[in-house]
Amino acid sequence: PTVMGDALHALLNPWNQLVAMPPFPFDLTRVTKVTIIGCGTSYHAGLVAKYWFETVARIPTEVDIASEFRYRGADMPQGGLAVFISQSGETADTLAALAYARKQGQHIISIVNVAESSMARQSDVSLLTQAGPEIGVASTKAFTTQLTVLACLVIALAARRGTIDRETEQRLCRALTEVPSRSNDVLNHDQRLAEIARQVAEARDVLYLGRGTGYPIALEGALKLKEISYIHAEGYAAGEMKHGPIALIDENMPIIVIAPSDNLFDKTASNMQEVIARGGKVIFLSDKAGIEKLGDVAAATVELPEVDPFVAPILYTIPVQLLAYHVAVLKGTDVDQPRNLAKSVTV
Ligand code: F1P
Repeated sequence: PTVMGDALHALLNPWNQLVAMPPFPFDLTRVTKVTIIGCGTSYHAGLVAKYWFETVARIPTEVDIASEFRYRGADMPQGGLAVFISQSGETADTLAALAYARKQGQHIISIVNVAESSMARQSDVSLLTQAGPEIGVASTKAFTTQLTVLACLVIALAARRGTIDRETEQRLCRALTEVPSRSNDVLNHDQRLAEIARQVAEARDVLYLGRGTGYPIALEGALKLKEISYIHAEGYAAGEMKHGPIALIDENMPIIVIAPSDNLFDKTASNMQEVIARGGKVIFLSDKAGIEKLGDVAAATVELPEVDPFVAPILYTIPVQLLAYHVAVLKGTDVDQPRNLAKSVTV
């Protein structure tokens, strides 16, 4: 397989312009459909990428959990691209799904952290996240680096397919290259998140809400809290809340709202008002503009930097990870080695 390390730097030159990717053994411009497969956190990265593939590269995209996809027997189209995401590159269900896609004649890209992994070996192209060793069992930096690699892939595809103009390509690349310094700004909120964690640590159940690319971040926030603090948490699409989970809301349930001020903000804001009207205590993750509009009705706010909406999911991941971490520390659980969890699920 073609192996590409340090994807971000391989793809962007210092002038924020996409440079030639190492040669793909197939023509990216002729891809008819993208199918993204992963488990757990890696699946959530795929859900974010679906928005990007569809809105930026304008390619029909499906995302599925490997343990479901591998048994479904789906017909995959000619010229389809199957993208497998896995921190370890050894997850059994994802490997089985990859073998299925291979039989279906798909082009295969894997996004993994380990170059020598089975998944990297079995792919046509392997994009490395370069996250370094993940010490904890629960994926954290694997997730943000998977998103970064996926963002690069989407820009490359969109530019080659002509679905974005040169100016947009440069704007998206610039937004990506600003992620490291904006991430540092987010890390400055660590103390604030540690304070907010006190309220969350008391709860029996926690709800995370988001829209657009904020929805998979809600799912990921809930997963991190479950994995390392053992508090029951659910991530929901904000607009789906009124179809069930709204019945759970009372003053004892913290609701984490992920709402950068993008084109979906007003919709999420109205869902947040519905929650507050029912006594829900909202922890509001937004930027300056969002907090100016709605910060005073929230129980707590965390002001994140104003960034291009394209990269917002990468940055909004950090506070939900930190929140889970601080809650786990308060609860005295083993953050790095949560009970019952294995770093790679190989059976
Ligand atoms: C997938 C995964 C992780 C999770 C835990 C168990 O692993 O579900 O997301 O945090 O470690 O496995 P991988 O396929 O990304 O290695």
